[in-house]
This record gives sequence, C-alpha cells and structure tokens, in this order.
Amino acid sequence: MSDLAHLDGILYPPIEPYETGELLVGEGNRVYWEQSGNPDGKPVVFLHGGPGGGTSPWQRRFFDPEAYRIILFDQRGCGRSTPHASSPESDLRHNTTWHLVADIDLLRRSLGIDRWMVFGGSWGSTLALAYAEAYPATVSELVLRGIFTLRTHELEWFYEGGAASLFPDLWEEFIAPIPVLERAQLIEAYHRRLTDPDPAVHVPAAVAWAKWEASTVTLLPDPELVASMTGPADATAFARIENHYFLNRGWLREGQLIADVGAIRHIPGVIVQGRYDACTPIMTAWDLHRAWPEAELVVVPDAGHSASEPGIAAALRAATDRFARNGGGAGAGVDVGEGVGASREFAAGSASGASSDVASGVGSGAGSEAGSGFASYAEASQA
Ligand code: STX
Repeated sequence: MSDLAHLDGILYPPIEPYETGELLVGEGNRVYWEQSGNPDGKPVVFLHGGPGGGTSPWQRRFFDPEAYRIILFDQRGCGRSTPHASSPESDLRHNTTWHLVADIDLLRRSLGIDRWMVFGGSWGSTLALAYAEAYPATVSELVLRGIFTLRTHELEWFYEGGAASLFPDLWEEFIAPIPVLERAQLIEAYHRRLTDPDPAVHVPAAVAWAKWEASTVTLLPDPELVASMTGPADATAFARIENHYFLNRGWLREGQLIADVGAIRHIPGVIVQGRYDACTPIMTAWDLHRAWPEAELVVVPDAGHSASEPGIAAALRAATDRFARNGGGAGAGVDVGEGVGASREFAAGSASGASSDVASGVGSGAGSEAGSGFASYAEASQA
C-alpha cells in the first residue's frame, strides 16, 4: 500500500527510516528491519499481520516520530525478508510462531534495547501475546488490535465457512479453486495447491486466498487494499505462510494465549477492536479482556478489522500517544484525564467524525472488575 493519504489528519505524517538492516536468524533466513523516528525515543516494535503480510511504510505513522524509536521488521519469508516464501528455495519448516518469537527477541538484543512497547494487530496481536508471554520482562506496554488467537473456532469462522454467511459472493470466489469433494476441509485443500511447485497451480490459489482476506477485512470495500495484496509474489508468500501456520494451529495448545495471560497482566495494555470485524470477530477480544481485565478494551463501533480504517487508526494513535507521555506506568495503562484530552485531538481529524472519543468511560485499571476498562466510542461520545 501507499502512504494512505486518507489517514492524513489521523496518523502522523509519512517518514523515512534512519537505518535499515538484515538480521541473520538462522537456517539461511535474513530478516529485514528498519528504524525510524527518534533514535533516543521510546522503543516500539511493530508486528505485522497475516502471518506473511509484511510491513508497509504507512505503518510507521501510528507513532509520534519525536517520541518514539520505531522498529518495523518483516517476519521470516515475507516482505523484504529472504528467502521469500514465493520462491522455490523457500522452506517453511523453520518458520513457526516460536521461530518468530525468538527472532523478535534476537532483534531486540541486537538493537541494544532492554524493554520495548509491542504493537500488533490481527496475527500481529497473536504474535505479540506469544512473545510477551514468553518474554514478559522485555515488554513495557502492549497495544493490540483485531485480536486473533488461532483457536479452532476462529479459524473455522474465517476459512471453513462461518464468514460465508456475511460474504456469500466473495466466498464463492474463495472456494472456486477447490473441487467440490475437497471443500469440507478448505485449509487442507488449499495446502495441497499452495505447496504445488507449479505456478499454474499455486498462483491462482494464492490469489484467491489473499483476495478473500483483503476483501473482507474492511467495513467498506477497499479496492486499493485488495490490489496491494493480490500481486502474484506477495499473494503467494502471504497465502503459503498463513496456510502453513493455520494448518498447524500456530504450534499453540488450544486456547493457549488467553489461558496464559496471567504472565502479562501486569503490563499496561490497550486492546482496540472493530465492532464489525468479520475476520477476527470481537468475541476473541472480549474473551481476552475477560481474562485480562486490567487492559483497556476500546471498541470502535463503525469499523471492521483493518488498521487502515479511520476509527481503528485513531484509537491506535490515541493509545501510543498516551503511552508516549506517561511512559506506561505500573499497573493499569489507563490514564483517564490525559486519555480524554488525547481523544479530542483526534475527533476533529477522524474521517468518521462522530465516533472518536477514545479513552473516556475507562475504569481506573488495577483491581477493577472485568467489564470496567471498557470503552465504546459510541457510548463515550454520547456521554
Ligand atoms: N489473518 C489475519 C491477519 O493477520 C487471518 C490479517 N488479515 N489481513 C491482514 O492481516 C492484512 C490485510 C493487514 C495483511
């Protein structure tokens, strides 16, 4: 994607990296990373979605470049990391959740960082939870969006027919490459085609897979997003990596990331979730918040899944702005007074206008009951 001009006034202006590099993470994999913003600022690492989505320059724009040292990297096999999962020499055996968790911590150490904010949406939220639960002492705050934990029912919702009820037209296109007799297990049926070495087999399957996802992650259709995700090489890497992770249930026990949240409840956290997220429905964010009531749950009433939607982008920026000022603090990660001030800054710039009062209606955090620390934009803006 481009720099996403529709987010001007909501996010920070486009910036360029002051440093880029490649991290050798083993098994021949080279991981592209970059730093932008303030070299002496508060470190934040951005975890992209998919898995296999790669990073884009506009994703630097969630962070105040004077306050943050912004680190983006492309997870194994995608984006500018090599070998690219679209290439014949790529081998996904060494590409698992736990390889990525180890890569994140190797990147942290190689950049000389003790603790950093971890920011991730969708698969990036999955990976952020896995990383934070493995290395809680290295995480200063968590900002998560579109929560996805790879439980069986989450995968079945999006890839085995649940979301077909919302998008029957797009679902027909998704299942078109798969013969009728194989449609009872679509992740497996797609796996056979995506791993076929013949581009005449794997490219059309990959494009159909990526198009389904790109077409259903926004509340309103976004042809630019669809075009950006359906080029043959990027779609092939995206589809192959996602399918490999989902076939293997992310190498997680069922429900593991929510069950183990006790390891990170002391870390200040914000969960941003679109009400009409058809890719990672709100129930998972709700389940996470039930298990981690100290985190603030911000529900955006007029958004789907994507971080590029105005209400989601505004809520994410409000969260990083607040943490930039208060440094996170201990415990709650919620500062009612400052949060309200920060949200007003955005309401004016938000394209969706009415619904951007971010942090009012928020509980005081530590010790609060499940259900407090819940902010609905609609409720807040009507208050
Ligand atoms: N995949 C969820 C995910 O991480 C099941 C994701 N979905 N779409 C995206 O990421 C992008 C459009 C942001 C790449």
